[in-house]
Formats: sequence, structure tokens, C-alpha cells
Amino acid sequence: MDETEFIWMDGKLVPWKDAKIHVLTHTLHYGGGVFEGVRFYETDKGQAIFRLKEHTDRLFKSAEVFEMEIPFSKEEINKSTLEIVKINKVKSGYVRHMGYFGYGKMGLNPKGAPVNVLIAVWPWGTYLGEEAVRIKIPKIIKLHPESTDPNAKICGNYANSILASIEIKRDGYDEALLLDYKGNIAEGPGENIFMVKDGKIYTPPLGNVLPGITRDSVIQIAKDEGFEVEEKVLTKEDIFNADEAFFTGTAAEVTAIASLNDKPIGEKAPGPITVKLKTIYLDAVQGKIPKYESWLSYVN
Ligand code: PPE
Repeated sequence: MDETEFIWMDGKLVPWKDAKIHVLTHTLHYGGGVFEGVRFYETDKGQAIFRLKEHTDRLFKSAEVFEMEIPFSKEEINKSTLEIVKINKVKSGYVRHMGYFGYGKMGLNPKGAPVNVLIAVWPWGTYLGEEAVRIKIPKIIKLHPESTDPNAKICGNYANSILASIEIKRDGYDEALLLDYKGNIAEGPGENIFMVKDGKIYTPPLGNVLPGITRDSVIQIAKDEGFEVEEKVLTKEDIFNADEAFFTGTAAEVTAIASLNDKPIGEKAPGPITVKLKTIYLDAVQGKIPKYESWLSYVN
């Protein structure tokens, strides 16, 4: 991966190569960490972080699930994020926040283990490429919502995403689309999904999927553009019969979907509504649309 200069660890700026932890770190063994992924972009007013406040809020909400007390305030995390982006001199890229149970205790109850926090930054280009992606429903299903909290960005939840990714990559597809325990559409391993039918936009309701911040942004953009957006339980037949489909995510941004299980979606991907929403989203993150500027935190 592309290295940058410093990683913020518990309030200190540590050179990239020295940013190490003990092998008996609690989260490394049991997955009891929480994380965020945030993008920053170049704008006419310098670098800007997209929806930083919402990401920090979600980080703290995720931590509550584990009764993990993050030893910094949200304001300190926001301020430190702006600092670490500034100091690393990468024009645009990705920020990874993580709260984790550190070294000092083994056994599944994390109470008593120290809580550590890191903020790292690196350049990260398109996540799934520029082209519309070929996706597949894997055999593995999304975790049951009563087995974990799907609203929280918990490290351990990603074992499910890893397994789905390995499975579909082995078969030569670009990305997975996981079903939930009822057999309905849930989400990608790291993306929410949307579909378009007869000019109307649909996405699965919250409850079984991560409440994506890109999902929220795209819903708002679509509504502002006069589209009707419905949060509705979707089946794989709905996706097969859709005119368009796309993924959203911080890393994936807006990525068109070309086919599901080798069946093309719509006449041609990306479809016109996908292109429209993607264009507005990418303009918004780069500060080109005044009404969405409140989503940006400028670094300088
Ligand atoms: N669902 C899942 C399971 C998920 O991990 C993400 C983000 C989303 C939906 C979209 O959420 P949001 O980024 O708030 O719009 N996935 C992150 C991890 C990517 C990675 O490979 O690491 C991301 O996009 O940053």
C-alpha cells in the first residue's frame, strides 16, 4: 500500500513505520474493534473531508455497542483528523479511524482492557474501478441482525464480508451482493445497494445493513433532483428486473452495477440516473455544489 508519513496513535503522531501494536492486542484476537472510513478530496478551497462529523458520530455509536469508552471527545477526534490529513500532504485519499481494545488482557470480556485509538491516512483511488461491476450473490449470507449489530461498524462483522469477497473473487466476479437471513437483498461486503425501476429509486431499509453515509448523501441528492426514493425490502428478482443498479460507499463512492449472477441489469450500465447521481455526488465531495458545502470540513 502507499505509505504516508504519520499515523495518529492515542494523541501522538507516530512515523508510519513505527506505528506498531503488541501481538496480544485484544482486538487482533477477537475482532472487538470499531472503525470508520472517510474520504477527503481536493477542492478550490484546499482539501476537504467529506461528512467527517457523521463518521465520527458513527464511530462513537459503534463503540457504545461494545461499551467501549473512547478516551477522546468527538471534537478531539475531528480536530485530530483534520491535522493528520494536513500533515500527511496527500491531496486526496482515505482516512481510517479505529477504536480498539489494546494489550493487557485476554479472554472475551474486554472490560479492563485499555482502549486505543488510531487515525491513519493514505491515498486510495477508485475502490471497484471506473467500469460498471459484475456482481454475484455468494452462498454466505449477511450476519443475522440479532447475532451482531448491523448498524455498527464492528471489525468482527467484516469476517462475513471477507468470506463473501473470497467466494465471489474465486469465481471471477468484481463484488458480492449479500442476502439477509430472510433471503432478501442486504448489501455488498462494503457498500449499500440501490436500484432504479421506471424512474423511481429503491434501496433496502435500515435494520439489516450499515446506515451508510454515502447512502444518506445519495438519497438526499436524489430527492433534491426530484426523484422519488423508497426504502423497501428488495428481492433478487427486483434487482434482475431493475433498469439500473448501483453501489454506494465511502470507498466505492457511486459504482454502477452491470450484471448480477451474469444477468445484465437494464439495457446499458451505467444507466442515466446512475450517471446523474454519481456526477452530482462527485461534484459535491469536491465542493462544487454550494448547497452541499455543509457536508465538507475544510482542512485549512
Ligand atoms: N455497508 C458496509 C458493510 C460497509 O462496510 C460500508 C462502508 C457501507 C455499507 C457504506 O457505508 P458508507 O461508507 O458510510 O457510505 N465500507 C467501508 C470499508 C471499505 C474497506 O474496504 O475498507 C468504506 O467504504 O469506507
